[in-house]
Amino acid sequence: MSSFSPGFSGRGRSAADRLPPGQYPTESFPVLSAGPTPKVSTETWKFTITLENGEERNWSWNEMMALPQEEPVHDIHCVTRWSKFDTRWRGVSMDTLFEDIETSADYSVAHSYGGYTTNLPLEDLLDGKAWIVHSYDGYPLSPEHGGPARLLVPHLYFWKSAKWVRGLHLTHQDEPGFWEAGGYHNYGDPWQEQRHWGD
Ligand SMILES: Nc1nc2c(c(=O)[nH]1)N[C@H]1C(S)=C(S)[C@@H](COP(=O)(O)O)O[C@H]1N2
Ligand SMILES: [Mo]
Repeated sequence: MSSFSPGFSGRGRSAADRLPPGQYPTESFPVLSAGPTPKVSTETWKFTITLENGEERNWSWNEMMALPQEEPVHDIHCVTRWSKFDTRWRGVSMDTLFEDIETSADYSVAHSYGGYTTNLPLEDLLDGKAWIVHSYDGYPLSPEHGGPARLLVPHLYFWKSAKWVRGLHLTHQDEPGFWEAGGYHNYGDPWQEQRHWGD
């Protein structure tokens, strides 16, 4: 199943309509990493959802690849003001991973190999809004861009799309992640220009 939807991804809308305030479009794909690129092999890669009671669900690389794959196409928006239209990914919808999960948590923190974290309300990961992606534009995701797999949450600023993602912790209380604790906005809606705390 493809998550492509003309209305939502913006096909047919003019570039100006698709550009959140304060952003400019770019054709290139800048790399933004707060630290060195961790080396993560698909042999040891594992994705873990940790529930609020400490219970875990785990997927190996092969288990993740055996799940239904989607090809989301979305515009992405970096808080440093570049936006890139129609980025094309391949991966597993968060809805698929949450199919057998029962939780009353309202929040989540994504954790990455290398130590990066970012927080998201759980509802922003569900209902076709987020994926674990492992391919970009038809090729395996490069290590600089988060390979072997990253989170993709295109409706929020791109810092929420954790590269080298290794898991999600579900929580009852919202816990700011790396950039959120460093002054970035807690939610990060590009259309509201939520760049920093107080925006
Ligand atoms: N693990 C991890 N994920 C991360 C980052 C990071 O430093 N480490 N940077 C974030 C920021 S600020 C942005 S804009 C995007 C950049 O993704 P890109 O390098 O593929 O363009 O990744 C986000 N995810
Ligand atoms: Mo960013």
